[in-house]
Amino acid sequence: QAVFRSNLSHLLELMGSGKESLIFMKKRTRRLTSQWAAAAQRLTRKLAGTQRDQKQVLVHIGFLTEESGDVFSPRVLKGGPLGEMVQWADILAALYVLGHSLRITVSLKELQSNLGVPPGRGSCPLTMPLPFDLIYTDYHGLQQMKQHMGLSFKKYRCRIRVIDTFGTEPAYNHEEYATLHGYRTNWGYWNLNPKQFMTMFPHTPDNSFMGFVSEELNETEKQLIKGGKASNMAVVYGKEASIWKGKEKFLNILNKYMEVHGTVYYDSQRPPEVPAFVKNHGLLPQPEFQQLLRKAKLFIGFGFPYEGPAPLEAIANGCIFLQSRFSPPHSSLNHEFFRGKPTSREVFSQHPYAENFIGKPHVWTVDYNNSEEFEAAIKAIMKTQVDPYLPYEYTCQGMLERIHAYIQHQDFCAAPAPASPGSHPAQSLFVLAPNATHLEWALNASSVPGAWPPPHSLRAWLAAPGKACTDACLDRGLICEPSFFPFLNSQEAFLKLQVPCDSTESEMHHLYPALAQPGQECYLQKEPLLFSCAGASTKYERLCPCRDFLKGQVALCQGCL
Ligand code: U2F
Repeated sequence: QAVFRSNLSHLLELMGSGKESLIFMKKRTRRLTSQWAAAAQRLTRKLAGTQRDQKQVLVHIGFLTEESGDVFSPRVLKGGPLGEMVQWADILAALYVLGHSLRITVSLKELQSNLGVPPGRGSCPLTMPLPFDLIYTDYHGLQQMKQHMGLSFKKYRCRIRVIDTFGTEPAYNHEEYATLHGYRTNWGYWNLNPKQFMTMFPHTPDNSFMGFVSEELNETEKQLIKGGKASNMAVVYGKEASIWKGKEKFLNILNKYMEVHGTVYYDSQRPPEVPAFVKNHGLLPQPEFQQLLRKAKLFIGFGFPYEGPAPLEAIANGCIFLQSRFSPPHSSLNHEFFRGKPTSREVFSQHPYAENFIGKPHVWTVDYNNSEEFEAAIKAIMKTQVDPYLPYEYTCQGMLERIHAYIQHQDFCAAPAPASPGSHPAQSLFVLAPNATHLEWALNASSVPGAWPPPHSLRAWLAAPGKACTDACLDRGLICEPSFFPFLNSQEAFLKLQVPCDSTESEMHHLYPALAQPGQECYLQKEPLLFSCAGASTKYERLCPCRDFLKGQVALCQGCL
């Protein structure tokens, strides 16, 4: 039985020491302790009576190992990326607070000793019992485990969860398909269940959304912050000087109206090249950065870094976030940063989550190429009053609740649901909805015992040509749910939607099941690993499984806890 913990001092010991990255993470964990403890108390009440088994968990942070080059640790104090460390610190805290038994490794040697690989041996050729129910790692760690676990890797990989900031789409994950169809990258092709990849933001429901947390304010603090805002104070997003390069035009416009602050790293030999009017505080420790955000009215992004934690922190501290729209969108096809990442996702602004899940008045996304639009936004923002806001899924309670649900319900070691039509007992349980536009689940959840999310929340549509299922569901206020695809992968589903198929074929394709245009050819999915919410082509009308979600907690459906 797992028991919630509120004292994190043992976790801090487990985290080890030495590296700057670990020091940063531990400081964060120490600072957020009371917030985690309060969230644990609230969740204990909410889950009253739920039986939770204590899991043996290994957390192997591959990117911090010397063997993977550990390029992050030396840059912690120099303006390098901190988002990944924020997320790992919060994952460790959440697992620990939920009461699981944790081992943490940041070197190959520690990994080998925890896996029981004899010292000096490259890998263990025999399958050995794995002393962990769950392993959280990243792509670097996955590679290391494959090299050193021998045959056990294949046997136990269903217990692995891969923390993967930007996400891995099914077409890139399936080795044979990726190789044949040009989706092969340095990272993908592991043939895992796509839900085993856990992302920083809810990019695509094909992966599990892991997230991180931001500091929460109580009502008194919120009022104090609102009263103390300087309406003409802006903080620029970007702790590395390169981010500011070429942005003089915008900075000059901004400077006409507001006092411009920055937190750009510098060493005394070579101060950063930012305009003289900028009040640069240097890279700040996290708590001081939060204090700066509390005073500021505007947090402004110039296009990089993509999808980091800072905009959420700014919005939580009562700032308005102004960012540029990307047109055309950035992706692995046209931008160096995303090149080689196992996703075709198109990024329409610097922070799509802020744009789509938060939006106005907290988030303004404008065309920076249009100086008038940019200037008008700044003027309007200065007059706009906002309350500090943090989506529930980025609170400690929200993150604990989500990880609890995953640990409780996600089982990738069980035999996968068959993809092929005719073999799923559930296929006859659909009805066409009364308004004749979509399919609904006809019986209650007990009709597929143990299925998670429970299929009674299923709503299925035929999407317009060129629409991805992610978008088709969002358009209806729902979210695509890939685990429901097998229920739809049949000729009967098309028939019930009143699509008379001229022919039906079953093939490997990440857009199937779908209806091909022109004509009436129905295609079913042959390979369950390729069921994908992401992906679109004007050639196809995709059959899309959607579900509802809890307000502020997109990972969970209404009956999912
Ligand atoms: C993202 O990484 P970054 O580290 O660039 O993300 P940021 O949004 O800048 O924020 C990371 C943390 O840095 C903190 C701030 C955030 O929690 O509180 N911080 C600070 O401590 N002192 C300061 O002066 C300013 C900020 C993303 F997270 C990564 O996944 C990507 O790899 C990277 C590139 O896209 O962007």
